[in-house]
Amino acid sequence: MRAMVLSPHLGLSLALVVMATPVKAETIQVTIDKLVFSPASVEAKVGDTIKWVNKDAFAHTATVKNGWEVMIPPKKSASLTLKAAGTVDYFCRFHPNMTGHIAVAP
Ligand SMILES: [Cu+2]
Repeated sequence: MRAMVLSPHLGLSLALVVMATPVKAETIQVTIDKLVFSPASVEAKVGDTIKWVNKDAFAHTATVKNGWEVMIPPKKSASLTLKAAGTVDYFCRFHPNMTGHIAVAP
């Protein structure tokens, strides 16, 4: 009889534990085509990975002033895992008109 009373509580506790588990890290793809990052602006979380896919026949970079730089060779892709929360504005060092933005949530 007592067990029947307790079991709904146990079920609820388990449900809360599952809901509190952090969501899995994601890979967010940004395509580079004809000197444009697309989408130019993305939202991500710490632990997510940005994957740039370069469809152009020449190299690009994703460069953050006083920060990181990722080289993306022609017709190749390159990835970076986001380590810190904040807003990131990046550009291509070869084509400074190419700009992108990442909003990184904690
Ligand atoms: Cu470029």
